Amino acid sequence: MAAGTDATSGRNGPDDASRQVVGSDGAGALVVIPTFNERDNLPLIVGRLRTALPGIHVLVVDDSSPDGTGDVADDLAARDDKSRIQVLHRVEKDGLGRAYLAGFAWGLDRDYQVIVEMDADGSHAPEQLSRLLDAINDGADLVIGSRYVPGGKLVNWPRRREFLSRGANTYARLALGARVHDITAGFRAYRRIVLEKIQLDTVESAGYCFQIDLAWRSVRAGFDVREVPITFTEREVGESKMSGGVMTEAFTMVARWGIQSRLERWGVGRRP
Ligand SMILES: Nc1nc2c(ncn2[C@@H]2O[C@H](COP(=O)(O)OP(=O)(O)O)[C@@H](O)[C@H]2O)c(=O)[nH]1
Ligand SMILES: [Mg+2]
Repeated sequence: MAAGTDATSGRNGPDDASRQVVGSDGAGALVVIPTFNERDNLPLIVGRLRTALPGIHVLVVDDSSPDGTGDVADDLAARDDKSRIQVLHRVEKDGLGRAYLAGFAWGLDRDYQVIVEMDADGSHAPEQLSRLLDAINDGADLVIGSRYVPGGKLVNWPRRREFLSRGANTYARLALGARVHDITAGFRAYRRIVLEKIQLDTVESAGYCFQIDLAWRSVRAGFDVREVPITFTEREVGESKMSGGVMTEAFTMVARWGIQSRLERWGVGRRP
């Protein structure tokens, strides 16, 4: 059963009766934006977000970017009269996964009902975030902005990246048996109940593997995981921080999870 459709879904207070978790202006949701050397991109993405969803809150998680992104973020926060922009400064570059975990913990400590993952480099269009939030309001627990469902698009992505990404997704789908077409995608909306239940304290994976890990945990926990089509546009400014190591990690971890889950289904072994 979809866990997001009952009263345990993290909805509190007088709105319990309605399905609406996030307001049409984004109120009630927190967008976590991890940054490392994104000083030129950050103001653009935050500005677009503000215009698209004026009620949404933003948490920038910066790993002491040498290019001064942290200062740019502080400046954006200071100039927002309604405290809708906050910044978490971390002392060193510690990977995307750990930046997100820190951001999730920050959001869960507060009253946000939905927490969103979004890149700073413009690959994820703030104008399409309402598609994800609409699906949450429709009852989904985790919504993945997907490049590989009908209507999903890739713009200016190098052939090599597309090949790797499609390959990783096919591999993960076969190995895990999960019916998710874009399990490595990083444009997502989680109901808080999902992040509370999937034991984030045991997550060690990084990079793409982090995204697969969280989606797979959500599927296994019985949550309603949906995909909505998005257009993914390659960054125009700055450089990608993804390295070959994350692919190797993803390959081994996914194989391990796939074997584990099959053994469990056959009644051998135990759940991790
Ligand atoms: N805080 C933090 N953010 C990171 C780190 N690595 C990448 N990012 C951010 O994560 C997002 C996606 O990274 P990117 O390099 O564009 O990956 P790609 O889109 O797969 O090439 C961007 O907003 C980056 O600035 C990191 O170690 N720490
Ligand atoms: Mg990128």
